[in-house]
Parts: sequence; structure tokens; C-alpha cells
Amino acid sequence: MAAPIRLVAAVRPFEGFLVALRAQSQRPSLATQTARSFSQGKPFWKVSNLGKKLLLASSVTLTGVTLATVGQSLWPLWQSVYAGSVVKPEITPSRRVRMDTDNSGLKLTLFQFQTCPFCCKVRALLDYYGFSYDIVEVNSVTKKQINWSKYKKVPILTADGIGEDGFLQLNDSSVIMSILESWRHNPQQSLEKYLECYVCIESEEKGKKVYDFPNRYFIMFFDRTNLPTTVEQRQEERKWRKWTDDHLVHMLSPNVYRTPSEALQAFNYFSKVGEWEQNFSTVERLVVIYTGAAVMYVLGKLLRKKYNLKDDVRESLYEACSDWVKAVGKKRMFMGGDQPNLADLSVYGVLNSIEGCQAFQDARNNTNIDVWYKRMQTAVKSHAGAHPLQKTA
Ligand SMILES: N[C@@H](CCC(=O)N[C@@H](CS)C(=O)NCC(=O)O)C(=O)O
Repeated sequence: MAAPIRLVAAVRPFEGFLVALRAQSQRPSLATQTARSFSQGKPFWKVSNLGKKLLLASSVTLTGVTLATVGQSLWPLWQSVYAGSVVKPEITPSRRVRMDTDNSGLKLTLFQFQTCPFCCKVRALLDYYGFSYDIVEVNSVTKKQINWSKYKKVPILTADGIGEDGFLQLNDSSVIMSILESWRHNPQQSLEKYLECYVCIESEEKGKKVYDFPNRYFIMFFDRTNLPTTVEQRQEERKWRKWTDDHLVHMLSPNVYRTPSEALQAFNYFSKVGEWEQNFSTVERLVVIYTGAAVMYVLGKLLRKKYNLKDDVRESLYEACSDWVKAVGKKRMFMGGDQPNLADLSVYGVLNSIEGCQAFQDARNNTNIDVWYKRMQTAVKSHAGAHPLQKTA
């Protein structure tokens, strides 16, 4: 069972494209939208609206054919595992991470896409603190593995054996990080109690569900007085966590898919990380890689406009990396001082999601991020924060 479930990671890079398509369908018309998008500057490719339509239509067709081919072999398996119940079904994890040092007693499962930056943030925290956890790779098209959940994004972290439903569901990468950090500081309080502090405001924008968690960047200390950090440190940590979600993350797609060859290189990297070779036939894998690269190359250009990145998108990426390095400063190992705080783990997680891509290699060569990044890599991979977890649990 593990191998087929892992296979779904392979289609993950199409997720952004499909989300964009869904958004397209809710807009007045493609012609109006593209006219609006490019009214401020010259389009990067000189085609008419009809040409753009054809480009998108052919991408959709190619993507559809690819996904249908890939999905066909998995569908019977998914059907047998999921009954569509609201109760979280038993599911065989794609991977299990076990740490001897984890005495937390928490039974955690991370529902994720392997290369999603938000999921990488959560994994950075779990690994740094040495939590044991299971990973369930979610199919980014059908999302079958999270059928049981009303919240349809990843990451989702569940803690089994807690609460009325027999499990607790934590949504949103920043909320998950804040709850685990709060709990780590005071495990005498239950996870349930911490979860109550992160109210979710649900609304609809253009027919799509939008979730806001106003407290997502706050660590909860309740009435504790001798806090481990100062007010200024906590403010700084919150500011840069928010910057990571609102700014840094938007550098990724336009940079990773900047040119056709970089888009192809990125897809080959995703293929390696997602172990596509083991799970796809050669034809399927090549179709996914080449179609995906073409689609994401186009989408990357649209995202550059949307997020106001510079014409040379690398400049925006370098600027973001340099801003972060400057904020950490020369006197500190990490923003958190001698140990990473949640801002360090967030920035690291987001950059880690593109570690094997040319864009990040260029950022390492052209900014001073490498020293801090290597420190973080060592800290996370060696589970350097595992000791406090063991001590407090
Ligand atoms: N604010 C959320 C964002 C999560 C998010 O956008 N996840 C994407 C994957 S990278 C997703 O699940 N998209 C699916 C969808 O929007 O339907 C977080 O920090 O966890």
C-alpha cells in the first residue's frame, strides 16, 4: 500500500496550476482577465487572447491526459481505502519518522505534499524538535486522503487518541507550529486547550473558501510569568514568520520555473525527491515532467505579475534572502539566538522546498544566506532541539 500512496506525490506540482484553473473558471472571461493582467506592462509572449486560450486549452488537455493516465492505476486502491465517512479513516502512512528521544506521547500524522513549502515548514519543526510522526502523502488532484476533513488544504496535522472524535485536527502550517511550540513550552496544558486559542474565521472569496487564523503567529503562554523570550524577541519572530508566508513564499514559483530549462530541471528534482522513477512507468513520468514544466513555466510568469516581482525574478529572490540575513545579523547564530526560533524554522522550511532547484543554488551563490542555511540544515537534520522535548515531556 505504501508505494501506491507515495505515487500521488508525483502529481503535486500540478496543484498550483489546477488551483489557478479553478480560479479562472470563476472569473468573467479569460479574455477580460488576460487583458487586465497585462494592461500594466508588456506581455512576455506576443500572442493574441485566442492564442492564450489555445495555449491554456492545450495545457489543460495535456495535463488532463497525464493525470488520467496516472490516476487510473490508483483509483481502485483509493476507493477501497476510503468510504467517504466524516470519521478519519485508518490509513497506512507513506512514511514513518521515529525518534527514540520523543517521550511526548503524541501520535502525530502529517497530511502533506512533499514539496509544498508550507508542509516543509512543519516538517522542519517536527524534525528539529525530534517528534516521531507518520506522513501521509496527499493526492493533490483528488485529495482523497483528506476526504474526511472539511479543511481542504495541506498541511494538516492530526494527534490521535485526543478529544471527542478520538483525534485532534490542526490546520494551517503556522497554527500547527504555534500550537506545538506552545505545548513544548508547557506540556502540562493539553493540545486541545492550545487549539482553542486559534480561532478559525471561515469566509468565501469568489466562491472559494478562505480561512483566517488571526492568532496564527502567537505562541500561547497563558498565565506563565517567567517567559523564555522578551516582548521584542516575540514581536520580531512573529514579524518574520508573517513575512515568510506573505512574501518569501511568493518568490518560489516565478524563480523555480523562470526558464523552460529551469522548469524542466525543477521537475526532474521533484521527480527525484518524490521517487517518481520507482512509481511511474517511464512514459508516464516523462509526460508528467515535460507537460508540468511547460504549464508551470507559463504560470510562473503570471505569478510574477501577481506578486509584483522584478522583471529579473532572481533579483527579488536575492533581495528577500539578503533581507533575511540582515535581519538575523552577524551577532546571532539564528534569529532565535543560539537556537532557531519559529521564524528560522519557517524560512528554512520554505527554502528547503526548493533546495535542489537552480534558483536556490543561485541564491546561495549570490547572497550570504548559505552560512545561516547550513547551520539550519545541521540543526534540523541532527534534531538539535530534541533535548528540550525530552526534558519537558
Ligand atoms: N496558509 C496555509 C496555506 C496552505 C496551502 O495553501 N497549501 C496548498 C499546498 S502548497 C494547498 O493545500 N492547496 C490546495 C487548495 O488550495 O485547494 C498554510 O500555511 O498551511
